[in-house]
Amino acid sequence: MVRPQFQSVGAIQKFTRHGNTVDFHCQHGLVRIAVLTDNIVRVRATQRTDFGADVSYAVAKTKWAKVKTTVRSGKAITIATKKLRVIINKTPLRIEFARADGTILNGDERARGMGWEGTKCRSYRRLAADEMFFGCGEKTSPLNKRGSKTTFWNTDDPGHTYATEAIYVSIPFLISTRPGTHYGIFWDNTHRTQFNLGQVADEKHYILESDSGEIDYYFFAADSVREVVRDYSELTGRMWMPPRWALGFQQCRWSYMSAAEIMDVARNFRKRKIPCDVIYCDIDYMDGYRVFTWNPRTFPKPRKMISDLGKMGFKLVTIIDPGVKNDSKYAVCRDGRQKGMFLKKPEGGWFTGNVWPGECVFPDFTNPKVRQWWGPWHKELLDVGVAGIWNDMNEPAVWNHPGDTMPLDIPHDYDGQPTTHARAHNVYGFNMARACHEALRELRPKQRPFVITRAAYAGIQRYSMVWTGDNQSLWEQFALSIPECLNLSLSGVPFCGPDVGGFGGNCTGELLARWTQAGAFFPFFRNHTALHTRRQEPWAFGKKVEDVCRRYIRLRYQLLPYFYNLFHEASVNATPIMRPLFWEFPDDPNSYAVDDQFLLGASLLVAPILKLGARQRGVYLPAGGDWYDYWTKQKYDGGQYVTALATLDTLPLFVRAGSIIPMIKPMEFIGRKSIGEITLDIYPGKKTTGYLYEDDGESFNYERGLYSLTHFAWTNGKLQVNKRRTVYKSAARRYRVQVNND
Ligand code: MIG
Repeated sequence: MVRPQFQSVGAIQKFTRHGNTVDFHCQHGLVRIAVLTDNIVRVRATQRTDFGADVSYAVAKTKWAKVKTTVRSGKAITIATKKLRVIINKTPLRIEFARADGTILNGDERARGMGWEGTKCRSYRRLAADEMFFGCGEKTSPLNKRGSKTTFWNTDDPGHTYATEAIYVSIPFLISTRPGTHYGIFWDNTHRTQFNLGQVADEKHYILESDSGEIDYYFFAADSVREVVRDYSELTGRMWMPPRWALGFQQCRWSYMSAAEIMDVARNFRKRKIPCDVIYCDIDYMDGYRVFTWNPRTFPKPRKMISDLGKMGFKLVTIIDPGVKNDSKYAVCRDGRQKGMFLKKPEGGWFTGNVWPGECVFPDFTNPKVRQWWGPWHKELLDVGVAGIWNDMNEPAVWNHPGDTMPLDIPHDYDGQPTTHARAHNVYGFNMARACHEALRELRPKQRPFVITRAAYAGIQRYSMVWTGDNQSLWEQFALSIPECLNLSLSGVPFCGPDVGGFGGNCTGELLARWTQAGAFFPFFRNHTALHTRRQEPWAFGKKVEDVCRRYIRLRYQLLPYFYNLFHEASVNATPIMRPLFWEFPDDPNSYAVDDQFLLGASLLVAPILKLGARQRGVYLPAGGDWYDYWTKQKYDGGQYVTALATLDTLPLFVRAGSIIPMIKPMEFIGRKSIGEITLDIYPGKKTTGYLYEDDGESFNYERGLYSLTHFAWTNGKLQVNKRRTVYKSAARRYRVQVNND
């Protein structure tokens, strides 16, 4: 077999302009550059004579206001906006992106640029010596992706490590930053994709490539990482506010085997006074793993169970898998087969694969008709009171086929652009979660949907939060969950979190204590573990560990107003809820290397204990702020490592000087109980401010402006309260001021 050679796009033969779009007819293909805003440019390239239909699941915004653009042709062609210059070399075509002042941000590698190798499309890009890479969605590798190779191919790999390339979620979005220079690239291709970020001998270039399809990428020129993330999320959309209860502690296990067991777990939480809002039904609640059914023996009266749980302040979330048991006596299967909703083999006949129910058929979620058919089945669950839906196995995981997924030649609709699984794989789970979200909105228009998904593609934040799938009860996996969620947070998905305590293997008391301490500060806070593993509820390891868990779960509930502020910020402009240090302190070069600490919002610095037996750790306090130890209230200068002492019940936690943290008394569940008193925990600094965002916590009325926003300032020993917006009546009856002077 002759290995295909890389064929660069070649020299420009002619170019034509239509408004803000310029087409370049080249020797070996067609290139289109479109200006979307002053700093967002889209580049497409095809080997064919014309582009395919312009369909993208990721892109939410397709209409852009007109921007003033000039196109000049001299030795090179320059497309310029107020902020950005795209300089296109003619022979051969090479693209370079620069700021208006001429500073080069990034560009094609001179030798090869972009082009094709057989069906593969590829971009060789220049790599600066001090360039760092972040983003890339859910990745289990270290925080900075420089020097790594990563694969975007949704994969169920419960054995993943720091070296794993492909995992559940594919978000081919790259953030580049180095002092003074920042840009982002969203490579919108749903085929198997690889980013090779400097893992080459000379490290002068990096490579983005996909197995097939067109080159289609967006370049975000920016003045900061914040701007890159903001612009990326303008393109791919932002998350909705979740129901407020979704911010509470959640308890899961594969599986609570009966209604009696679920009730027992619920009663334990209340008896032990450990706050909790959500309990999960994993796959065993179903009748022979048939989705949208209940096991009549073990869950005979789901409506009663859910109503009893509701009286105790619990919500129930149930799992739904994509595999539909291939059983002609089962309504979902029969109806779907009759209506042609399942994937077929290329030669005809249903495609079948084995998952939990045995032989299954699989809905084609890339078909809008199938999404509309799938949605109403959720009524079976919602009618008995299920509060949210957990979408699992949607990579899709299929056991008895090579690669543990569907054969790549299975035909898919792809929203009217018929294709094969090779192109549809990475958006299968995305579209399942989308069908679920849309169904929940339709069936319960007044309530915010709560959808969890394991697999996803860029833009998933519009439909679902992401949990990081099967990890293990190991300290290394606990540590890895920090960079994993930080990069997911930087990739448009602020609502994320791991299985606290670890999924596979047996947790230990100390690991659970430490993981629960840290988990309390992740956006999504759920304890979950696998079948046959040791019990992992907060009380499973005796009183000492239970006390630690209770203390931190309570602290989570005390911080709810602060968390809710952050969810609001995330819904407005995709600002991460958990943030890498460099988000807040971009001028501190050390902050880029810290991946065993994170910030919750702008004010809290969390430094988990990630080692068995450790009773202290070094904590890096970023330069550019002063810091208070949350426990001792001792004040420290930023820009140094300090040693934090950490007995088993202490999580090293620091507060940035100048913060006002709104807090409440701990409660057993979030519910709709009025809040009453808000404590303003004040950490004086040069300028000391905070705020409080409030809405009804369950409907979309906030979209119509029904929210309240109160700003606080602490000046000269006095609290100033500025009610910026009062359309929603604030639940705060009074403020209690707590000033922490060092
Ligand atoms: O093949 O539903 O990631 O959270 O407990 C395993 C059983 C299927 C994988 C999920 C996990 C869940 C489990 N599921």
